[in-house]
Formats: sequence, structure tokens, C-alpha cells
Amino acid sequence: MHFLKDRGFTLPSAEITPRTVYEERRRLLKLMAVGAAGAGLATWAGREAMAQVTRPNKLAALPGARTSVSGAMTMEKLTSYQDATSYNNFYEFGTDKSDPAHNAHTLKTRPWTVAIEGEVKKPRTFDIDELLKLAPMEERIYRLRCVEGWSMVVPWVGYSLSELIKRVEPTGNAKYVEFVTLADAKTMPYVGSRVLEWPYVEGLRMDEAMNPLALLTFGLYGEVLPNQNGAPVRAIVPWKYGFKSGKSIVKIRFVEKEPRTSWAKANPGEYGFYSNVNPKVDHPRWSQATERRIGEDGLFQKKRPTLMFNGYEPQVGQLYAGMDLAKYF
Ligand SMILES: Nc1nc2c(c(=O)[nH]1)N[C@H]1C(S)=C(S)[C@@H](COP(=O)(O)O)O[C@H]1N2
Ligand SMILES: [Mo]
Repeated sequence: MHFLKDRGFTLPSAEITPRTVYEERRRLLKLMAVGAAGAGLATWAGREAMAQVTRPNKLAALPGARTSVSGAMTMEKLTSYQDATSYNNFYEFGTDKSDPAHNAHTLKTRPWTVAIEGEVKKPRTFDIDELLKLAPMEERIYRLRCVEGWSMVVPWVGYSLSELIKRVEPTGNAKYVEFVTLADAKTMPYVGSRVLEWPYVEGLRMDEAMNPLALLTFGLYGEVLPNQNGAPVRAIVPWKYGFKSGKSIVKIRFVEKEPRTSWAKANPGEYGFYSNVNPKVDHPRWSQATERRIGEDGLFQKKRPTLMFNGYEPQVGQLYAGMDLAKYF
């Protein structure tokens, strides 16, 4: 076996997975933060160079790029790559948490296009490779809170949805954005089943979609999205329950009226359009006051308090000023 070696850091090359590189980079970032910058920097540069050749699925944020978006980082412990990519909700591939990871290999992510329609001055269809180059990729470490009462911390890669929206120039009639995701019965075994109405449709109000935290997402952990996480492009809206973050998007429509979303159609009493994370507004079948962090499961697991707007209140609270959030749940 041959080894890559520098400054006392030795790893068998076969073990240098994208994750290893990723986690090492984070370790170094932490080191640098406590003052070991000199040593760390050279090693980090080495890792980055090495990463170029060892990571076929690499999707890096701009090297060294720091996003200026408030709320884009958290020092909380990351959920493991393993958990984030094997405990999923993607009903097109099955309703058990392990189904998407088992079944989503059939999803064809190339060729892939995203059509921009409706109330825009520049409607057009983007090829996925054009979308990948539309704006600089940033890393955003967000909490993801599912309405079912669990949460994760995931480093996503993408850019603000507003970058795309600005380029297509919405008209004055555009009040909402609707996301339509792929519904292909040939490759998605549950499309056609009656669990939900297909395609899976989600939506945001225009000002929500323009908030810089709303992320058009292409990757996680420095890699392109695995199919089960919504390849090749999905939304991530960190202050809302996870189901608002549609996976494998094929169409983005700008509309005047509030879109009818798949979950609201399936059960209007349980799932509203807004679906902001809110510990004070319970779901009819379960409390939203606390959550369990995936990876911390076990006998002595502590339930964590759920934060208003999933902890992003400073960034998004003003969007809902004066609104009755129990009525507009
Ligand atoms: N197309 C589609 N998008 C979807 C879903 C789905 O079933 N189909 N599930 C949603 C739910 S309920 C959650 S919690 C998140 C989960 O994202 P993750 O598997 O990447 O953690 O995806 C959301 N996006
Ligand atoms: Mo969810």
C-alpha cells in the first residue's frame, strides 16, 4: 500500500475518501481558528490539491470562500455523511427512511434541465451544467428540521436561489414561486402510488424565495448530491420544515396565486403553505417543541428544544411581522 505523507499526517491513499478529506479540512479550520494557522494552511493547500485528483464527485465551494450571508454557518456538530445519506425522505422512492438510499440509483440525473416559466421577463430552460456555473458555489452549514420531529446538521453546497431569480427577472405579478420536481414512473417506484399526488410540488412566497438563506442546492459534504438527497438540484429552506425543500427539481414557476403544494393537498389540516419551524405551533399528531438529532439516538439521548424558525429568526423573522403564525402554519 502506498501512503501520502506530510507533516506527520499519514493516511493510506485508499482511505482518502471525499469524506476523509472533508473532515480533515474541517479539523484544520478549527485548528486555524485556535492559532495553528501556519502549519494548517500548508497542509490544507496540500489536501485541496490532492482532492482535485482523488474526488471524482467533488463539488467544492469556491476555495477558501466565506459566505457573507448571516446564518450560513454553525459550529454545531455535523451529522455524519452516512446518516445524512441513508436516513432520507424521498417518497418517490419509498416511504421508509432507508428506501431512497436503496432505490434512488435508478434516477437519471443527466441529461437534466430546469424550466423557468410563468411571470418572468426571461422564461427559459437551463441545462443543469449551466445552472452549476450560474453563480459561485458556497458552503452553507444548516440545521434541517423535519416535521416528524428529527433534525440534522448538513453542509450543503449551492448558491442563493435569489441568484437564479434575479437573472430571469420576475414581473410585478410574480407573488409566489412554485417548485415542480421530477415524477418519472419508470425510474421512481412510488410515483403512481397514492401516498401523495405527483409530481411533488412545493412553493415559497416571493420574499421568502429571495431571502439569501434559501439555497439552490447541488451538493453536500463537498460532493455532488447523492440521488437520495435530491440530485442533481434541490431547494433547501432552512427555517421551514424539511418537506418545503423539494428534491430533484425540473421546473420553477413564478405565479400570482399561492401554489397548492403536495402535502397541503394530501392533508390540509396538517400541512400548511408556510410550514415555518415553530415550537409553539404543534402538528395535530405530534408536538413540535423538541426534536431528536439524528446520530445522537440512543437510550440516553436528550431531546433538544426546537428553535423558532429553526434558529434563523434573526434572518427571517421580519418576513412574518404581524402574521398570526398559528393561522398561517
Ligand atoms: N421530491 C421530494 N422532495 C422532498 C421529499 C419528497 O418526498 N419528495 N421529502 C421532503 C422531506 S419530508 C424532507 S425532511 C427532506 C429530506 O431531505 P434529506 O433526505 O436530504 O435529508 O426532503 C424533502 N423533499
Ligand atoms: Mo420531512
